[in-house]
Order: sequence, then structure tokens, then C-alpha cells
Amino acid sequence: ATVGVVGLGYVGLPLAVEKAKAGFTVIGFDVQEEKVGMVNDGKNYIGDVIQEDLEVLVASEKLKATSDYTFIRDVDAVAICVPTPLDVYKQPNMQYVESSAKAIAKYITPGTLIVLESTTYPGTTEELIKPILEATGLVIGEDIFLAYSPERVDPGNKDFNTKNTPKVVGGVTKGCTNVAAAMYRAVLDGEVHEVSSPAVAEMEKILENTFRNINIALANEMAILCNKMGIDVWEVIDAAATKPYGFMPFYPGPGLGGHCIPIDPWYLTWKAREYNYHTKLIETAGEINDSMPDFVVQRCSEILNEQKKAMNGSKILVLGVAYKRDIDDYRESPVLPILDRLTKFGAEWEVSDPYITEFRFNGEMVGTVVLTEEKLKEADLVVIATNHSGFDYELIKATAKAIFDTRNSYENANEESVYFKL
Ligand code: SAJ
Repeated sequence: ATVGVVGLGYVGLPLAVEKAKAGFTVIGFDVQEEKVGMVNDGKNYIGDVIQEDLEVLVASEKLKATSDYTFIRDVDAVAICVPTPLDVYKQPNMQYVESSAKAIAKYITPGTLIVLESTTYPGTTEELIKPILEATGLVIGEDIFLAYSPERVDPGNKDFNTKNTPKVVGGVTKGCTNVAAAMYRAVLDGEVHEVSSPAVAEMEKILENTFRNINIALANEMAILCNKMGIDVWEVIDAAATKPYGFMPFYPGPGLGGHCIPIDPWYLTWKAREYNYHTKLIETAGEINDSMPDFVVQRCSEILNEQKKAMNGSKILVLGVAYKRDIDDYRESPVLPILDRLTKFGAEWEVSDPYITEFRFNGEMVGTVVLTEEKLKEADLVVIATNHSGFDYELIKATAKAIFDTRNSYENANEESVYFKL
């Protein structure tokens, strides 16, 4: 059978590879010619995909990419894995989902299964996708099949990947659920958990990520309060984590990054307004998480002040711009607002990140620097923003004049003359 994957990003490309490895002939669709070209050249660009797998699958013609949607005619099933970002007013931007659905509807043939995987507000599949597909005259549940199945990808996770992570599936009809579940069971090893509607599947994904968002906000609020009270929040969390039931540790940080956790809860907030409901907890958590860059810069100012240095004119070396450790992605990284505030205070900053050679900051590309003893010596303050495992933490502690560690990189080390932490 031939299956399609629309959107060849950190969700779509691993899924396309798994489907090809399971024996399907896979056509990957992407509007970015650059991605299409790299896939067809067997050049991997997603950390969680194994380069070797991609080469072999492309060479054996089990996997190919295209930007020509007429190939939808050839597929028996297609998964939509396109971005669902927010706009500046934290409003859902559904343009990629909508344009993909319309492109699929144009060339779809009877018998085809369509599954939306992008994280979105509950109701998207029934209210947005279904009418676009029904406009073709094909009947959902008879001629074609429509379901929602949220992606669960934890970039960089060595234990859980596309193949072994349990999958939730909700079809517009029972028949749609069965067809979708059968397709995933043919590809994945993990449990395929069937639910009664797309809305249940859409809502459970939002619950997963909102759960993380608000618990990280709680950890951040504890960090702010513990700092005021002179209590080590990291020690507190580790002690709480000794509770073997009913507790799960989350840790404070410089803010909330990535294209999921800071974004997804706002899809629910937006939809809830339609029902005249105000998601107070989500909004409060968002305010706390969004306040962390300010808190970090305020702490930097305090630490410099103790050395009788003004922020203005101080040299600050920021370690890490990726939104979490050991990945090369800086989307929504909280380091960007931190750098923005440091700039406003007149600090001279540089960033060192082994995974990122340059990043877009205030509309221009900024290069990162290699972490050297000289760079550490030059700096009035070193901020550990992302605790990449590749940093030389002993060198940092032995050399830096002052360190502000936002990630507990030294495992509950006590604060001392040069070392401060969130
Ligand atoms: N963070 C904290 N404290 C924590 C955990 C995370 O400050 O205790 C921060 C991280 O530094 C990062 C952000 O939150 O900036 C998001 O971290 P994350 O661990 O949720 O990583 P993501 O967004 O790359 O992947 C998540 C998945 N991760 C985990 O479940 C561990 C999962 O939430 C989703 O499957 C996935 O997003 C998605 O695509 O929805």
C-alpha cells in the first residue's frame, strides 16, 4: 500500500521513515522544495531520524518526497503533520492545516484514509477538515475515512520514539477509527488506543501538554518564592520527588520553550471562549512562565551589583540558546527574550551553543562563539541557560568570575562566591 505524509518536519519525517520501514511505499509532501530535495538526496535534517535509514529507504524507492499534491491520487492513507503555530495575539494559525486539507481534497480518491496529527483545538477535525473533504461529494465513513491522532514526539528522547510510543486515535465514525487504528498497528509497536471521537483525541493531547505547562509554571513560581525566602528550590523538588506516589518532579528554568508546551494550551483557551469559558489556570501559568526571562535578568543584575558592576557595559556570556538540552532547536526559546532584555540594559552579551552556530535575533542572524577559557575569563557573568551535556562544567566553575545557573547544572551545589542559581 502507498501512504502519504504531509509536512516533513520533526513529526512528519520520522513518521514517513517508520511507515516506509514497515513496508509501505511512502510519499512525503512538503511545500518547501529544500526539504523535498534533501529527502530525495537521502540527506537527513531531523535529529531523531537515522541518516542510514533515510538513505536506504530513498535508494530503494520506498520513500520519496514531492511538492506536487497530484500524487495524493496514489495514496491509500495520508497523515497531516503540519505546524499549528500561534499568531502574535496567541490566536491559532490554522493556515497550514487548512491548505493541506484543501490540497488533499483536490486529488483524493475513494477508499483513502486521512489522519490529522498536528496538535490543535478540540473540534478542528469535525469543524474544519470534515467540510473540506465532504465538499468533494465523497462520504466520510463510506467513501473516505477521517480521524485525528495526536503526534507524541519528544525531540532528543533516546528511549521513546515514533515507533514505540503509544498512539491515541479517534475517528469521525467507528469505521474511521478502525481503519486508522489498523494503519497505525501496521506501522507502530506501541499500543494504539482508540477513543470515540476526534474531539476526545484532540482534547487529550492538549491535556498532556497543558499538564506539563502548568506544572512547570508551578516549579517556576516555587523558584521565585524560594529565592525570596533563601530556600534552595532544587533541593526542595528533589526531596518532594522522594514521594513514590502521586508526585512527579518538574523543574524551574529560564522560561518555557519549544513549539508545543508554550503554544498548545492557548489553542484550548481560544476555543473555550466560544463556550464563554475563561481558562484561568492556563492563563495564570502562562503569565508565570512568561515572567521567567525578566526574573533571570533581574537576578543577573543583582549578582553583578554585588560585584559593584552595572549591567550596562558588563560582558555576559550566555551558555545555550536551544530551548532544551542537547537539541539544535531554538524556537520559542526563552533565551531570546533574555537576550532582548540584556540588550536593553546595555549589557554586552555573546552566546555559546555547540548545537547552534547562528540564530535569528531581532531580525538578523547572530553567530554563537566557541566556549573557551578566554571567553570565560572575559565575561563578568556566565549564564547557564541551556544545560547542554557538551559544556565543560568544571572549566566553567574554575574560570568564571560569576555564574548564574538556571538549570541546576551542578546538581544542588551550594551557592558560593562565584556560583548562583535560579
Ligand atoms: N521545561 C522546564 N522544566 C521542566 C521540563 C521542561 O522548564 O521540568 C522546559 C524545557 O526546558 C523546554 C520546555 O519546557 O524549554 C518544553 O520542554 P519538554 O520537555 O516538554 O520538551 P518538548 O517541547 O521538546 O517535547 C514535548 C514532549 N516532551 C515530554 O513529554 C518530555 C511532550 O510534551 C510532547 O509530546 C511534545 O512536546 C509535543 O510535540 O507535543
